[in-house]
Amino acid sequence: MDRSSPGLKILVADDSPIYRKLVERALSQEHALLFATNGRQAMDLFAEHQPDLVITDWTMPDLSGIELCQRIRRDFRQVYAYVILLSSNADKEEVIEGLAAGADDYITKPFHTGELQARVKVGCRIVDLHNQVQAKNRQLEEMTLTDPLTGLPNRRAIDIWAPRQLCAAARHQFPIWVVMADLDHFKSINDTHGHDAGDTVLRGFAEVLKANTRQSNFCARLGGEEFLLVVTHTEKTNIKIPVERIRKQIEAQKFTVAGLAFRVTASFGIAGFCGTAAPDFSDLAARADAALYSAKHKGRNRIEFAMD
Ligand code: GH3
Ligand code: MG
Ligand code: MG
Repeated sequence: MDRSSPGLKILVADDSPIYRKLVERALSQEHALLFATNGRQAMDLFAEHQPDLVITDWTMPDLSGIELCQRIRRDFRQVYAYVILLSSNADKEEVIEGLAAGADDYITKPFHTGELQARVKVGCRIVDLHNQVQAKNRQLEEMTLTDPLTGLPNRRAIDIWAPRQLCAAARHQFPIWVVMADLDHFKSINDTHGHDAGDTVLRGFAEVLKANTRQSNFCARLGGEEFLLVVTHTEKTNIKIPVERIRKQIEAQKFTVAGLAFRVTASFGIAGFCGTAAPDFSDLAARADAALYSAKHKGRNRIEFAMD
């Protein structure tokens, strides 16, 4: 299949070599074509290549075009393809049956080349529109899970990700740690250097967190100047290492706003779980929060573990 062509990826299913040739002649200039000689092969090619558009014959030796339509609609709900039924039967009842089975259009054989090309163009417009809507939806979905200031996942994202990870930890019995982090005396940074300086510090802290979070772990901004880190597959003797690294890096970072240099520190509370009966994520987070409170109480810029 030639993917350098600018048009659509089209799957053509027809057991007649003559009709495959006729469709090829009509469309191969503008589109990349895949050919199936029966319904089963069409399903396999569909699964492998996820074409934008399908042109299918009605009668084929194994699956009919109708069954092909139904299976595409049933088994591939997440991907949209525009389906054109190409049939020698012009009977109105069959047209209705074809459209009801999930086809978007119906053309009778023998077809007019210009008409097939024009109807494929209609398909192009629909596929294009569909792709735009899908891209927008993905963007919106991502926005609802992202904190706009820091670009980190937000509380909503944690509420989706963390309970799943906690279930996995219980099922596969790997340790999971929740680290709550909170900037120290952050209010006074806002008061002294202004709200924009506060925002710069929040972004700076987010960068430090991100840089110290492995792909399989997770960091997020809970809100305000509170952040959360979830670390898995690490024993208690080792969990302090990355958190201590984060603590030191933020302590060492120099922020400069309007010629004035200042530094910030953060406090951390850690709670973990390893076993078979997972607690609610909110319970684990509450324990980490209590440990954080204790870190604040003991003088800030430090790490405390939750009571067992
Ligand atoms: P502690 O060491 O006990 O944590 O003291 P703190 O001053 O850091 O804590 P406190 O909760 O009293 O103050 C948090 C401040 O964070 C108050 C609020 O104005 C500020 N804040 C919350 N969200 C934002 C934000 O998005 N940007 C900025 N610049 N400030 C924020
Ligand atoms: Mg604070
Ligand atoms: Mg606070």
